[in-house]
Amino acid sequence: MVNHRDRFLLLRDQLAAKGIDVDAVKEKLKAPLVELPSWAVGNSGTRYGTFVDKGAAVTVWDRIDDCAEIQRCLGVTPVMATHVLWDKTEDGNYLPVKQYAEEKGMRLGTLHPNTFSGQEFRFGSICSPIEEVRAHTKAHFEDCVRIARELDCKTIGMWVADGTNYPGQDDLRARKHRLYEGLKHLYDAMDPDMTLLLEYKPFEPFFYTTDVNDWGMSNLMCTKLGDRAKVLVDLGHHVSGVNIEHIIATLLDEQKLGGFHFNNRRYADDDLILGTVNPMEIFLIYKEIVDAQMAGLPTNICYMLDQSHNIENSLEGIIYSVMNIQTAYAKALIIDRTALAQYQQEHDVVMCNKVIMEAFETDVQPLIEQARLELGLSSTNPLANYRAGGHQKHIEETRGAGALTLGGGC
Ligand code: PSV
Ligand code: MN
Repeated sequence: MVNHRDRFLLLRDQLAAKGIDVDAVKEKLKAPLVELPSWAVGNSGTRYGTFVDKGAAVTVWDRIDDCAEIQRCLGVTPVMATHVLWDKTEDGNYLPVKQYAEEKGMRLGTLHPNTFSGQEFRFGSICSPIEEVRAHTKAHFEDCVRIARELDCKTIGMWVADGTNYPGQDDLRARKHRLYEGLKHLYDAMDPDMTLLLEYKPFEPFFYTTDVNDWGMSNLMCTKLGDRAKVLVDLGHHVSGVNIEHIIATLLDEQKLGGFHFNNRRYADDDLILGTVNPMEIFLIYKEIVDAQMAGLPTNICYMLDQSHNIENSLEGIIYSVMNIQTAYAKALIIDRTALAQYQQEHDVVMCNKVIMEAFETDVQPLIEQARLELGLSSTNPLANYRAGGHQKHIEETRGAGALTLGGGC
């Protein structure tokens, strides 16, 4: 049987023959990869109901403990993204959360304002026709910036959940003006070293119009706001058939790609485990990012997961997602770009595609496993590591049946 080291050396030789520096690729795979979503480790469900997981996180402390355990197994996820209404102490404080995260070897990453869970948001938040609601939302934005400052978070991830349900319900152009005014309030309140990421979504919770419905609208707003406003791409927020990697290439070229919410979709915002339904999509997205980086374009991208684990164990779903990102990223890094450039010049479309597929079909696990060994992980198999580690048993015994429901199929 060929052992791990031999498999790695074999792959290294194969790739070296194509001029690919495997050690450089391996270093990239050892760097922090993606922020963990605090809201994904608790119970979550669809609008029809929630299946309760024994031991699921209930408090913010549980969520940090779970993310720290995920980091123990993966070594490339030391940051937890937060949702401002959910990730605070019972008496409404944030600093103890930051301190506890640090004790557990974690940092707090992107802060997400919340302008969707409140009775006042019936007709929207910053786009609402009701002036008091808009003022209330702006005050929330100011709070968010203050909290971000306190937590030393440099990125604010804004999803504007506004829209209308019926033709004639509101003046669409007036809503666009309110949108800009509200976002500008947030942008102007931010410190010069903070970045605003603006997420788009085609529908839900409103269905006739959505105020930030696609990357074009997000990009329009960000461009008007300034350099520190960038587009946040949630993979689930696209209608079927949309070519996301093309959007990514465009945003990279415009230097307007700010970040990702990774997940996998089948129909819409299904929030499935990344890389399960369409692993090719995440590989092709990374191909565009690596291409841009190799071309010397500045890329300062904030990667996050945004998933909802309804039937699987949440922690395993998250660990598996990160493993799938590592696989996609590694494959994107080992594309034979010299051969590809040559075939493109010759307009040999078949061979162009073949080069892409050869990378996609390469077994990059020996490379990823080597990176895990060098990171000092106790196992090269993060899922097996989690199952053997005792955390699941511990949380089932100490937490009971977690009842928290965050969002409803968000
Ligand atoms: C909305 O569907 C969304 O993608 C936004 O990013 C929210 O912050 C998140 O889900 C959690 O509700
Ligand atoms: Mn999202």
